Amino acid sequence: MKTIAILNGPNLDRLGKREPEIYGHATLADLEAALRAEFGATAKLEFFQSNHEGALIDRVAALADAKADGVVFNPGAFTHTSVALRDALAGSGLRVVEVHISNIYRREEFRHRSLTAPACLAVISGLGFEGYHAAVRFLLKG
Ligand code: CA2
Repeated sequence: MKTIAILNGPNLDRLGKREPEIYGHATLADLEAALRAEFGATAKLEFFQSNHEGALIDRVAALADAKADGVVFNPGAFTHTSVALRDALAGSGLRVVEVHISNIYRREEFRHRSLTAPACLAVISGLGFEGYHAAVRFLLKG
């Protein structure tokens, strides 16, 4: 059975609790339940969220060592700032799909640039939680 990791970065633990007009009403636990409902029988799903850049970097390294079959990664605001996360992804050999709940290109200018995207296979932005489902589906095909 393939192992797919779902990583979420800073503040995504607050989903459903603030800014529902941008991120919706569902929580991270709702996302996990929905992904397990769709893919739980066909893949081993591993969920991880952290507000700390170093913890996310360590997780990427651990997934690389474990040779995970795919990673769905929403780096949150680190998307726009973190050379360190980009380096971690780029050197990892992992198949990574970057996912954003909102369409980052319809938002503030500073969100238009992703430092992490060049180290990923693909980017999905603006499909809400459906983006995570599409990313897992894609990674399981590869
Ligand atoms: O659209 C996305 O998924 C983002 O990665 C979300 C990040 C943002 O910095 C990126 O530009 C785009 C922010 C996550 C904050 O999530 C919250 C959720 C609920 C309430 C407040 C923040």
